[in-house]
Amino acid sequence: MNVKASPARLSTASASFEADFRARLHWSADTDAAIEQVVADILDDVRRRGDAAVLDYTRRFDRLEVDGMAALELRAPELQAAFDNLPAVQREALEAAARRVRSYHEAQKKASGESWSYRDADGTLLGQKVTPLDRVGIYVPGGKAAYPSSVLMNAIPAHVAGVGEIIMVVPTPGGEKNTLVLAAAHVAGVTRAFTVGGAQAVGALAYGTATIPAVDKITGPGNAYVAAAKRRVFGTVGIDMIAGPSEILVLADGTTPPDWVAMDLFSQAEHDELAQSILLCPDAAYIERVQQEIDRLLPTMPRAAIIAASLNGRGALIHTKSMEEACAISNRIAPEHLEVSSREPGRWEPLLKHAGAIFLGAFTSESLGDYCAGPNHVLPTSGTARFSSPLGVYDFQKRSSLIEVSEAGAQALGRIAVTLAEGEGLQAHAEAARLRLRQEP
Ligand code: HSO
Ligand code: ZN
Repeated sequence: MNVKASPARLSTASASFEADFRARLHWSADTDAAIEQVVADILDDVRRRGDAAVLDYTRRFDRLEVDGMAALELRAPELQAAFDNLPAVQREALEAAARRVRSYHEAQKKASGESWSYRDADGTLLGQKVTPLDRVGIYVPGGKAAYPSSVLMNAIPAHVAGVGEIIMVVPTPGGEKNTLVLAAAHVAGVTRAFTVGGAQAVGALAYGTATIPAVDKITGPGNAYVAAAKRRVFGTVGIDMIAGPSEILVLADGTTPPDWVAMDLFSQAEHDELAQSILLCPDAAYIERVQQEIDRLLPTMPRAAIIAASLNGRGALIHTKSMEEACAISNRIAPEHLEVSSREPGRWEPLLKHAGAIFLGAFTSESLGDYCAGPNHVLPTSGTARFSSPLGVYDFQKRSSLIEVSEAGAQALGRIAVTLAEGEGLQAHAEAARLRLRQEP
């Protein structure tokens, strides 16, 4: 295939750097009014007609001629059989990945997901009680972005959090089922699954139908219709995030073999024409060598056309004055994945604040994190790592405050509350506190 990938060449020493940076690196997905309208109508219809609407849309969009909802349910034995029929290497790989993802999320739960409390000297108890969500829905895309690894990354933290029921929805256009997706659902502890997708699946999970139970939160990636539907049902249910195209930023000091770096840039570019791959490096000769490796390796890639479109449209190789400056620019971009491809990753890591996941050292390819290192691969994109975090156990838990005031505590707190309540003109608040004050004889 005769494709060329020429990521933009930027230099922080150039007078036009700021303008180039903004033109090239700032991006946000537009919401499309036509899609919004279609999605609003579908959600409305699913809310009113339930299963009948879900069946109609599934027949229309996925060309599934089924006679009832029962035909759209994937039962546990079918998930189990999908797993059992896989070649042993695939079964073992799925299980090994699941084990590592589970251990990581168990550690996460231990570190930040447990209830806690303390007592004041007067015996008053204050704390926080952590409880899992009762029921969650996991959306798994069909078509070109059907990733079994994403089933693990969504379902395992939910399972570790203690969620009672995990319901997966996955479109199967033309009735074609992805065996690895079903097998991953089995490995990850999915409790029920339906072959429905699109806005109708999101609506069914949010509002519930006679067959599909209403959930408390919906997670998982999807196309523009699914994203619009998740935005709309937010408030009725929780959602995880609205994921944009994948991103990788490699911060290189010039010591990693340049073909490794070129391939890491490809690894996210191959997801999507709109994916973004960026290299930041203070060594101009090294950037040249990475470009040579891009030229050499691209024709060997089955997804060369997608990689080229992504690198030509949104990719960049940026020459910086120093590693310190490269770190500062990385913080401005706040990438989904950040590789510190350096002999001294520990020297640069303290300078890095905003990234979904930070991969330290030349051996830590981002792709290991996508599948099996352990941390979650559902990460904030489009600069949202400035204010949000990877999908985790905490997304499937919520917190309740606990307060138990002792009789002695009611005296001290009561006096403060009475004063503040009267200041707000709320007499019942003041009286409720005053009634519990000990009457001094
Ligand atoms: N890199 C993607 C996740 C993924 N990669 C799944 C391969 N399969 C998330 O940004
Ligand atoms: Zn990936």
